Amino acid sequence: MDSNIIKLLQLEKDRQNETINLIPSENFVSKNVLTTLGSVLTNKYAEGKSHQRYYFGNEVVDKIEDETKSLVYKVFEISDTEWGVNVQAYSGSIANLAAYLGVLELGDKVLAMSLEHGGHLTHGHGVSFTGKLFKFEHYGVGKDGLLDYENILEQAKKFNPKLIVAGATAYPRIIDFKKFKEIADAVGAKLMVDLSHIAGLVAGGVHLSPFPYADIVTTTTHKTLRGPRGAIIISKKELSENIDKAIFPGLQGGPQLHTIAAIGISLEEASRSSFKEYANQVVNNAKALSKELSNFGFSVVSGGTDNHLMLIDVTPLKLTGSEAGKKLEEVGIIVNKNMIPYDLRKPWDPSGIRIGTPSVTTRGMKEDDMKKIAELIHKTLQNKEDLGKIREEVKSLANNFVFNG
Ligand code: DSN
Repeated sequence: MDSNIIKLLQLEKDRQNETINLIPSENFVSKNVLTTLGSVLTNKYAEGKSHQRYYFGNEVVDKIEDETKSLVYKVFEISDTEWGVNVQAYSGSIANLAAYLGVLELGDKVLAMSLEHGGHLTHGHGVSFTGKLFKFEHYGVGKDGLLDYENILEQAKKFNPKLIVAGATAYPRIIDFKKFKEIADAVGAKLMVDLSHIAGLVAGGVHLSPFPYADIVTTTTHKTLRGPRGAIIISKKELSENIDKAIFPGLQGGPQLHTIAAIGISLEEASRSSFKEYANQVVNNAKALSKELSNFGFSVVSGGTDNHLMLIDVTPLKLTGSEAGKKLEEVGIIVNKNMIPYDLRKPWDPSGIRIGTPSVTTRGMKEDDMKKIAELIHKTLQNKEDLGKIREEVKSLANNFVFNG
């Protein structure tokens, strides 16, 4: 087909195959997820909830949305009498905003993790509308890189928030949702968990579930959960009607039915025992990678990882996060630059890089391959070998693990 965009798609496919992707929020989806995203569902409008639409011709898409929602209950082992599910949010950012708008009045107080210490823009950062519409205060980690629940409790008592948000994009340790619930109860706040990064780990049984403790759980579907780019909001039944209204008509128009169906496909995949093995391997690979990097003298924030990611402080290498990320990109290892706790630098050129194992694990890599990747990172950032030569080694490793869905 004579299309520049189609040609570029092939180039992007080649790039993904020939590089090693360590961005912890990315993954490779199955052929069925990709096919569903490119399906006829993109031709359909269906504003409203299933069975209560503003358009006609919904006999099939209603079944698809119902089935996807029932898979959410199955995968996270929650009851449909206690929880409401919304699978229409276009993204995690919209899901978070809808959750706030559904349970808060404008200007209400919210306590969440700061972006600088591993939170997210939509956890009330000043440049996000979440931070402009509500009064956020932020907690962080201690100098050891760990959440200090006593401190968070003290902060909550002083601030008296209506909602507490737990969840992070750059926290390498288990989050203790039970402790967050105790803090929320102590100040009469609701607890919301942004599960985006670790939803697949919870589905796979390798991270504590938030559902015994939270009032609302939001998650993107394209990270460890290995689905399309979309989001899910799960909320206690008494909250879900307002949250549903915040999504539509509050923030969105027609739902992206191709994405909803693809979320359903990925949840079918996540309900299989092979997904439990995947989630377990993601964590084992991250532990192996962080151990090997520490052995090479890298400064791993908090000393290691319990989940799918780690943060590396690159200042001892006399590099900034941007410089380290660029150098790794030159050899075909793809990471993202990231703030580290107590960073003296700014987000655009911070002191760290963030590394994760969801994508390489989907490609079939195991602990021995993590040793190889650590060595390649060591040779690149600690100037042990010509970058061109390392690039060839990366390509050869990547070519051994081409993902075919
Ligand atoms: N940008 C995502 C991440 O990389 O963690 C969060 O939205």
